[in-house]
Amino acid sequence: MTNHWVDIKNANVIVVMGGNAAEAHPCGFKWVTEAKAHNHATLLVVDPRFTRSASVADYYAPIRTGTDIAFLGGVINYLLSHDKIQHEYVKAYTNATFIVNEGFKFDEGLFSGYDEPGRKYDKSTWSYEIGADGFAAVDETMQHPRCVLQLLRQHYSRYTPEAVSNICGTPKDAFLKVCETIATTSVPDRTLTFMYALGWTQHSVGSQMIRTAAMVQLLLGNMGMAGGGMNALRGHSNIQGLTDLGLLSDALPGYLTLPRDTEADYQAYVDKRTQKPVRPGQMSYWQNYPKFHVSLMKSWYGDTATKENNWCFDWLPKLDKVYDVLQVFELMFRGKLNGYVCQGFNPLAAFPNRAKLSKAMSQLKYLVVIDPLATETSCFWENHGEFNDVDPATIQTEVIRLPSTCFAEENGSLTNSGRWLQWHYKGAEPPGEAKPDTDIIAGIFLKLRELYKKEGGAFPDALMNLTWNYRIPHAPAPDELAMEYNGKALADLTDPKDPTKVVLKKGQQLDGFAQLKDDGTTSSGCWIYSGAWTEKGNMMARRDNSDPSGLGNTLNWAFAWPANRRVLYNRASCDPSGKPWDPKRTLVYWDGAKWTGPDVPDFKADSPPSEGMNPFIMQTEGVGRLFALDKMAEGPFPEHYEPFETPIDTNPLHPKVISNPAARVFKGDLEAFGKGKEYPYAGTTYRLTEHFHFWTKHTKLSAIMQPEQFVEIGEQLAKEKGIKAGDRVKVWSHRGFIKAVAVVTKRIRPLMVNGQTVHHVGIPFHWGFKGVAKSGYLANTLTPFVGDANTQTPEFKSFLVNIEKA
Ligand SMILES: Nc1nc2c(c(=O)[nH]1)N[C@H]1C(S)=C(S)[C@@H](COP(=O)(O)OP(=O)(O)OC[C@H]3O[C@@H](n4cnc5c(=O)[nH]c(N)nc54)[C@H](O)[C@@H]3O)O[C@H]1N2
Ligand SMILES: Nc1nc2c(c(=O)[nH]1)N[C@H]1C(S)=C(S)[C@@H](COP(=O)(O)OP(=O)(O)OC[C@H]3O[C@@H](n4cnc5c(=O)[nH]c(N)nc54)[C@H](O)[C@@H]3O)O[C@H]1N2
Ligand SMILES: [Mo]
Repeated sequence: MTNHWVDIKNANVIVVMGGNAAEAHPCGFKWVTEAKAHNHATLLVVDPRFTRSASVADYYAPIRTGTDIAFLGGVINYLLSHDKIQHEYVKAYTNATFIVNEGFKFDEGLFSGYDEPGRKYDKSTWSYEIGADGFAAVDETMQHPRCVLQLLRQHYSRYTPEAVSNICGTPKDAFLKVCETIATTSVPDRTLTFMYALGWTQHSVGSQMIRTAAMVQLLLGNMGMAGGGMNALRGHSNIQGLTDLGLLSDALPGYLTLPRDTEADYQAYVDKRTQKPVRPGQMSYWQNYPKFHVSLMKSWYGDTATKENNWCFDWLPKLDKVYDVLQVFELMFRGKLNGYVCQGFNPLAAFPNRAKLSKAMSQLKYLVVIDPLATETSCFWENHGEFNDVDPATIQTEVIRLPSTCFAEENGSLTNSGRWLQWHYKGAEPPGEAKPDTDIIAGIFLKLRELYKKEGGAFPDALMNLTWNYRIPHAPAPDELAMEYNGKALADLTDPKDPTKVVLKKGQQLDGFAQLKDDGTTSSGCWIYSGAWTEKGNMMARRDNSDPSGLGNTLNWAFAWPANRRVLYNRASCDPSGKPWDPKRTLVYWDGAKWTGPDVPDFKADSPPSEGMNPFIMQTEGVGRLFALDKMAEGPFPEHYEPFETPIDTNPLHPKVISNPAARVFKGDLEAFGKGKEYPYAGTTYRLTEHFHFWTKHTKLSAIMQPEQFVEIGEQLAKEKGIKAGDRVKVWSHRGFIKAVAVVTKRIRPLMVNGQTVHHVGIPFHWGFKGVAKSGYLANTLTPFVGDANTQTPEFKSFLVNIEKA
């Protein structure tokens, strides 16, 4: 979230789109209720299904799954053509004024630079025109035909209400009603928040759906504002922590990035990430990359990391490609992987195309599962009749199960969607032989090191030299790890303004990332977490909820990264002169000498407004990007592409380019996509409040509350197919079938799309063949093995199925 949970109460309009917060985030949803009760907020819900969020909404609009870019592109068109943008904000704080490279083109669904055989773009024209002064060229009048505002206008002029309704199946009047309500927040003293989750992320164009909404927010002047922002409602209690700490294959902690195989040179690696400002007077905060990176390497390798050896840069893996989960299972499927360590992850249940996953795991030599429960993945080799129809005799994989504790059985911190790191305490002793994950991983590490020492190996350095100074080496404690992330001084640190004054003694905890250095005198395991455990103690354990501003920015409650800041980009809540756009929503302001206010300024605190530095300091141009440059795989403006399995078998905007031309599709999977003729219905998978993924079927109460696997269909489809409520039905896709009980409902209605009726089949995904609940089929038997072009998140929300009475 750019903002945070409590801040939702400050919104005037709340759009729940691409998520179902009332069911998947019932505790956080209380802030929607607060906004409605105390702020007269309007709640809009846009979802293929009439959900429990929709049931308390002021207005609900249906949408065909996978078409939100068309919808939101239509909103952009509406805002521009009805002059409902916040002009001053757009001009000052977005790249609307910037002039784009002459070579940039968009035609018939493709941007300039497309390489068809490679399914990727040469993005060199997706750039700014550079002026004679060496900076990006701008036109303050925004009349230049190649300025971003004009290109934006042109790009989305195709997204008329008629076109939107034709693609999305949303009735035109419903779409316009949503546009009108959203447009009311283009004034400085009204804000809108988007609350989204998987209804946007789990598509082959998921990242671009989110981008389109972010662009709407920039046009409305809602970024950086209390009650505004882009608010990703994250899933597991600590999944925000997972990405923060870099647990993705191509990431390092704190959103630093691993080098690619073309980046063997340390200086080139650092220079590429240390980009200079492209406008005069800007900041470009990533200029500090070397400080973060060197401090990380010092944290890992201590005295071994020196300037002379480039801080052990050579020991970092250099990736030839991104090893996301789809990629790893693809390699496994092709017999190119011997072993797989699976920690707190149940891929057989959670990842797409179950038949492919099962075949992939059958070819492993060994599979290690670290989990408190006996999961489907750890038992993929067991025969469970119709629910897991495999022959164990044909599977050679050795499966090793290491029982772990779960979060309630240990101390530690969880980072919530609002970026708050909150410390928690052990609630129970772990059962049996269960051990904390840290102990298990430490044990494996120490054993490997011992083996390397005894037997040698191909590349021991990275492992042998890792710092490992924990009190109990085989059981690092949560407080030790947290202090390591925060970082410490490795030499006495002096005040930059007065070198005779020592601010931190060697060995002391850092106050925050502003103290990090690139000369080896500081360490920090995750720069954005710096400030969470200082010399004052554990900031994450703070529980003072006093709220002087009334906006919910409780600065003494826990710790929010970065720097305890509660609302990102909060400089944008003020006009260029430093005065809040809306005095009721004051987060920061310029007091004549410095930036101050009830939040921590997301800005250089002593930079006067007259210097003209802009609020989006992580960007080289300091402004929000309506035109994304080369940051996205499929284009600088989001464009509507159909899901890889689409019930209309065409793209009404450009029939030649139907689905995301830059999405990665593996060999053989293109043929594994179904066509509308054979599989006419739009399938989509989702959660129920009563279950949490695949674990709660191990507990009796959840199993009682939702006792049996079901699918949901609308009344008209039920009638056409002769299916009655309670019948058993078979649902199948190009990859397999499941059987379940039919729930016939008014909550899913047929939509008119491109001249044909489209029905949705709703598939909750919680069932499987382990646990105490009644066995069911894994919903991911049905889903396609393709993901978002930027994040590779699988397209779980849009695929094709057929259905009949079983
Ligand atoms: N009780 C419970 N809570 C949970 C979880 C759980 O398993 N159980 N899981 C947690 C996790 S890990 C996560 S990531 C979150 C997920 O939170 P959510 O994303 O809110 O959950 P889902 O139910 O998967 O999907 C949300 C909605 O997206 C809609 N949808 C599908 N396709 C589209 C589309 O193309 N456009 C739009 N606008 N909407 C679409 C679906 O109809 C559904 O109502 O929930 C978390 N909370
Ligand atoms: N079709 C379809 N598929 C989906 C989705 C969808 O919407 N539709 N949603 C996707 C999403 S957003 C998610 S997050 C995934 C969820 O997929 P997973 O993350 O694989 O599922 P979970 O069951 O939440 O968690 C995996 C395991 O973690 C274990 N666990 C719990 N605590 C601990 C711990 O402290 N240590 C260890 N080692 N293990 C622990 C649990 O027992 C569980 O078996 O599913 C994805 N798959
Ligand atoms: Mo998730």
